[in-house]
Amino acid sequence: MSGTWDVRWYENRPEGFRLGGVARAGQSFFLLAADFDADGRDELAATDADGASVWSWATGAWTPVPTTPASAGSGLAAADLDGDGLLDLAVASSVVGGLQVAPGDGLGGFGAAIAVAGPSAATLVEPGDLDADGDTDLVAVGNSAILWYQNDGAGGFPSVLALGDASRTTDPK
Ligand SMILES: [Ca+2]
Ligand SMILES: [Ca+2]
Ligand SMILES: [Ca+2]
Repeated sequence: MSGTWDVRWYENRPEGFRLGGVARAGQSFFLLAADFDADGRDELAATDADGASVWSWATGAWTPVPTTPASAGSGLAAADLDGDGLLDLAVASSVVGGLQVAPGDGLGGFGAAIAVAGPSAATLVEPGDLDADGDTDLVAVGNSAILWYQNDGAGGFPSVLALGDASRTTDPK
């Protein structure tokens, strides 16, 4: 049996949603859809529930996203963080490393993820321009606080601010 944690896609049809297929069978934990190669059709990114590896689906196959270590993914967010016009992938890890950013190559692939200095664990991450300076910052749920990673405009995050108690928070949205 394939279990209940498959990645399935549902086609939006005039008569309603219809199961299009199982895009990924197995223990997936977090999923997002974004147009990483800007062709008008969304790609997928997912994290494993067991190994917490991060995978992207762009060309009909799942490809590992190079995080360090390889098993380091809880939550994901897609945004252009380094300002080159291509969507990047932010990876939050509740196990090791806190936050990492894998730069998108505009073709659906990602370069080696870069560790962002800050608290060592984060579960969920969400992009947003919190200071309205035109670049996309990151907000993550850390162990004990909501964390604001302020973008320096080039994809660096030199300052991390704790925004408050996150002990009762499960989603930054
Ligand atoms: Ca696409
Ligand atoms: Ca980018
Ligand atoms: Ca900003």
